[in-house]
Amino acid sequence: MHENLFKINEKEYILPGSRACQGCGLSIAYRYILKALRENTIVAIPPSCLCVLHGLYPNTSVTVPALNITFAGNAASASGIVAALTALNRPDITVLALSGDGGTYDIGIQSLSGAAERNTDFIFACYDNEAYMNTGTQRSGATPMGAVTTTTPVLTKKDHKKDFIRIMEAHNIPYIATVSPAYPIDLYEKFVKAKRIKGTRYIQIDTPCPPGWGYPAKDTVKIGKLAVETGIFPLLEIEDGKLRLTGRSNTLSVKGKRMPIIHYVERQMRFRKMSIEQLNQLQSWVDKRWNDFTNRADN
Ligand SMILES: Cc1ncc(C[n+]2csc(CCOP(=O)(O)OP(=O)(O)O)c2C)c(N)n1
Ligand code: SF4
Ligand SMILES: [Mg+2]
Repeated sequence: MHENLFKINEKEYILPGSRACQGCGLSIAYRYILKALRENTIVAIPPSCLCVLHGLYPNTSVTVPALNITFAGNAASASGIVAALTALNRPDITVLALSGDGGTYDIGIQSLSGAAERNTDFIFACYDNEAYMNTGTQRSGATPMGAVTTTTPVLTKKDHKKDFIRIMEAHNIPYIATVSPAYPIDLYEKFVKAKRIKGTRYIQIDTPCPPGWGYPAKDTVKIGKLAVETGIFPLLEIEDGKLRLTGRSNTLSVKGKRMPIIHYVERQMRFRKMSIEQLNQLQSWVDKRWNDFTNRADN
């Protein structure tokens, strides 16, 4: 079934006035995630911008129950919530562990790997703003090569982003997907689908961040679209090992033409110190990954 904007759940689960920055890609994504998962959802949150978005006790802008978890332990604590719900015979409640890239690629990887190995019945979603934003933009394992952060201030980040999709694939979990707030219907459909699947579901969300990436707040959707148009962030899903490109990425793989990565890079101040050599290396990295995915795709 394909949803369209008029079929998306009209109810809002995030009230006006959250503490996220203007133009925050995470807040757009989170709005659609909760619309897809609906009220019977418990969210586990590690220290991050999501924590800030939720607000300080006793005030919150979010209407579903949420627990603040330690940084390394989000997947472990969420596993505990799943176990408690099983004991209470409440299969109707979805557990969503939602971590930043720092809380997934780096600090949260061991508890996530353990939960995925056990095929814990939850959705683990990583909103990837490609740095430790809440503490002022330190580099993470998800920061792209060539970006300036407060811990790579002069020479930029030297290594490519970790390929977390492949790390999660190695766990043989039933469902993996990538989504972007710039494509809300694709995002909504994948979370609706994930809600129905049993076992560990991993969803990676590209969440552009105006202050951390250095672009005007009004351009979040534009930057998200450029990530897909250039192929640096392909939209895909992997179900029981079968990879499928979705939405705009599928169209691009069949008949479109990917834009060169320069169109994405030149709009973001974080790449202001990137050398031509690094730009070429990033383009090759994007091309190789894109070819790997399109060659494998079973659409
Ligand atoms: C063990 C531990 N180390 C460091 C911190 C400080 N800290 C809080 S939020 C944060 C950044 C989180 O980065 P990420 O997971 O990418 O989420 P984002 O802030 O980008 O949303 C850090 C380093 C902490 N709370 N606990
Ligand atoms: S720093 Fe970035 S991710 Fe964090 S609230 Fe602001 S826009 Fe969102
Ligand atoms: Mg982050």
